[in-house]
Amino acid sequence: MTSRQVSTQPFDDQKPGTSGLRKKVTVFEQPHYLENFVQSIFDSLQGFAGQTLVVGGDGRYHNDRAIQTILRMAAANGFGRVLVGQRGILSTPAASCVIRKNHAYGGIILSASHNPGGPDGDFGIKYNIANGGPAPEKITDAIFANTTSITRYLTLDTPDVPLDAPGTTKVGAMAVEVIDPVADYAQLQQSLFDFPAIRALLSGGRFRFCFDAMHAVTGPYAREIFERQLGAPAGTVINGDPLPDFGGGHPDPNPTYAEQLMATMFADDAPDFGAASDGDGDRNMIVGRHFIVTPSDSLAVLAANATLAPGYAGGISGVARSMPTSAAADRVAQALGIACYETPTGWKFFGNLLDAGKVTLCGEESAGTGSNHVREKDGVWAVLFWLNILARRGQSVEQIVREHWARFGRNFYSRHDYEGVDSAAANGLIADLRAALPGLPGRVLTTTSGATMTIASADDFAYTDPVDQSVSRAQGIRIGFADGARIVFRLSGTGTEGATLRVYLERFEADPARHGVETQQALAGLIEIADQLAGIRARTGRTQPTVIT
Ligand code: G16
Repeated sequence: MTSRQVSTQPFDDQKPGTSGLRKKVTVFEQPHYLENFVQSIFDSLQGFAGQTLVVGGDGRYHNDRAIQTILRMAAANGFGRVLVGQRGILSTPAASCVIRKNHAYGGIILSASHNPGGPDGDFGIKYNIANGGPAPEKITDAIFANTTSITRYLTLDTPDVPLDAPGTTKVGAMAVEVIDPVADYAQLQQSLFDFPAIRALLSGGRFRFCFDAMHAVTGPYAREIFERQLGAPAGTVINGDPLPDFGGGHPDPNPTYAEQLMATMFADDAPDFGAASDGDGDRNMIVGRHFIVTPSDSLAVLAANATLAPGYAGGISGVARSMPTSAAADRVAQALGIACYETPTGWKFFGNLLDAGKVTLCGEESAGTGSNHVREKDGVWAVLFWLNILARRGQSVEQIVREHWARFGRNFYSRHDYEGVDSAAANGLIADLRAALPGLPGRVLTTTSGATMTIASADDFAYTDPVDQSVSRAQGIRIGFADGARIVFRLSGTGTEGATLRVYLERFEADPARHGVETQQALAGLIEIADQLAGIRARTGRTQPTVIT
């Protein structure tokens, strides 16, 4: 069957953000919109004729239609085989696992991650390379360049491919293999963690665990691994049926949006351990009984306890964290005598470090943790890692974290998000801060309580990749204070409406006697100073952040 060439014209809004192209479903439903982006991906690649592509998504609204379009286009462009998850489902880390295990040329993942779904919600698409990780900037830049000059795309006139059951179908000359979305992924996790110890913990009847899949993609993964393979009682997984609109919820595992889990974990009869994952299964939230673990602390605790898990028993080579993530992991790396890397926000920046063996664990303040087992962050993996540590240490989540702080000190940390802010106001705020940077060091600021803080450093973060020397600039405004505290300002690259201003606040406290202070109280002075420096209230018209994590 010969491919059909369809004439098209460029759209002017197809620049990938922090993680691929994310837009409203209604934007993706425009004629040729998805096709243009997919053809632009293929046109940025070489040598894929006859090769294998992996395709899957988080099951959100429009996933099914988009997959059929991509299958036809992959066949028309000359791929030899596509592996697609049953019913079009693959969590983002499972897609990474399948790409690696099958030595695929690459993969296309359909997700807008933690953003809401449904006909009025968000949709997204990103391309992952052969190492299983998100395409680096040189590829996303090439894709974007193609979107600005595209004149045609290639497709086939073929019926929809049945995706409901495993099996193989031909689309033109290309084979489409429908695979079990969970099997390879679950097998990989078994090779990393002490399943017998976790099984004893979960099935022993004393330890209680609640996993909130938020009606998103991890439901089938969590039920298979936690309930069937590890013996947790039925019902341990809540909201476990994936729904195209996530049940109307916002599948972002943080204290604001994971309401049901928070209510459970802060009730009088709360379970011992709670966790949640997001729309596409790469983020995680870790909660003890009446105790939230920040993502930055979670990375540090995993690094400090890594050798308790069989997959990491030989030790870890290094740790990487995104720049806005707290320095808690740096303290562990220093104590272990291993390297710690600071990268821009975006999992794609960890790929080279992982491939080169420079780091084993990576993490981000945005609820992402992962390792060299795949090239994406991995929600269920992080939960299994915590279960492994809990099983081996026999302590509560709170005890483990408090002991960690006592040993390494505590990095008080919080992120304040102002969502859906007027784009011009947000861009103006960042531009003015950037312009003011040279004059900031040495400036003394005073809080209403009379405390003073002196700015020691101020810059716009730039990163040189230590493996391929590529340079990424303008990655966030960093203001460092004389006492080691820090404020970072940046705009989100994943939102679809207006702008989201993120303000990251961090202060180190060595004295265990002061580790019990409530986080927002411990950061109150910095919060005031952030507003003094950036005029957040005046410029955005907001008196409160939308979300505090
Ligand atoms: C993506 C990226 C992460 C990033 C997060 C937030 O995660 O993969 O690296 O930290 O977005 O980015 P931003 O601050 O620009 O909104 P996900 O889970 O949305 O794919």
